[in-house]
Amino acid sequence: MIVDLRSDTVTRPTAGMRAAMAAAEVGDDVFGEDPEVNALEAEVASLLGKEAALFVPTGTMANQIAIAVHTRPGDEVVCEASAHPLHYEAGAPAWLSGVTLRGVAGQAGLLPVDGAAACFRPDNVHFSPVRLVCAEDTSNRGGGTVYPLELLDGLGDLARGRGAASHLDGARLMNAVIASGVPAARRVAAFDTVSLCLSKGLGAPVGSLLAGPAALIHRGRRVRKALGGGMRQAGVLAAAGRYALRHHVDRLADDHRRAAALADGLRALGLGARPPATNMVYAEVPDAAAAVPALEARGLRCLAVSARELRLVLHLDVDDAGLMAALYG
Ligand code: TLP
Repeated sequence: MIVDLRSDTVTRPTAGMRAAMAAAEVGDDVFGEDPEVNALEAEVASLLGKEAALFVPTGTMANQIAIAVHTRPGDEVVCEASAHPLHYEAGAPAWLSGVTLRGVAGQAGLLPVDGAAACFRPDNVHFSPVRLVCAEDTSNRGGGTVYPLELLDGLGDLARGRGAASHLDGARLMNAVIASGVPAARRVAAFDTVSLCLSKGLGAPVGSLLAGPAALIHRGRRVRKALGGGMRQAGVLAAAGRYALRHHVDRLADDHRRAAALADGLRALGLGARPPATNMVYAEVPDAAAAVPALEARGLRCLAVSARELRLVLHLDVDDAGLMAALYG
């Protein structure tokens, strides 16, 4: 038995979720006629306290649409140095929006206000203007870390004060909500746009949303079409997302508890696992490429995310019994 901890993206839909998908009433979403998609968009806009939301296939597309609607070619986007659009989105900001991403090193993946502020330079022909500040809550490469609320507010205030926009990559926002006890709409209040993934810890097979002001989301809908993201009878997918939001949010606390147990177990095996903030465990090892097959032989499948670092992520398809069996045999 292998416990697959490479990512919280590996989950398969539960029986209840499949039943909701099978029962979904659908229509053509490019005509705006899919009732499940329309309901999901309204529910997520309300959850995040924004005027409107747009259903898209992936978190990457949600981030890229946000960057596209907030910027023009030649602009600069400030983010933390380990941010997803900088590391894992195939160079899309340069490719699709013609912008430069400036990565600012922060603690545990959290973008510091002073570091972000230092990126704003005088109006001078040499400098590309900063038009967008991005944060990631929780921070993936930072260790699944949760932003302090005052830091989120500070970054949104900074952007607004300098005439720039702000976007929150909330791929795992609900993990931050459960870990902090702060409601989603409050956490993202200072940001213009927010993305939320249904296909990570929430356990849906596909789908993310981009939420924000109605006018921006309207423009985002055209960008989604241009990127090939108009999905027609997408209600079968939206139904999975609506089910996930109803049934799989509170249980994220189980993933966080199991992540802490996993970190303890890895330390008992002699691996330098950091205490996790949410559902991700990062472990330092002398040789990550060699550690992956060694852990797989015990029944734990993980990812090497650098030469000396492993990532293990808890999710819906991992229970206590499976995890304990892999750790302690
Ligand atoms: N992250 C994936 C990989 O791309 C690394 C993972 O396994 O963690 N924002 C954040 C913070 C993410 O972690 C991810 C996915 C995305 C955006 C992109 O989501 P998708 O995969 O739906 O494009």
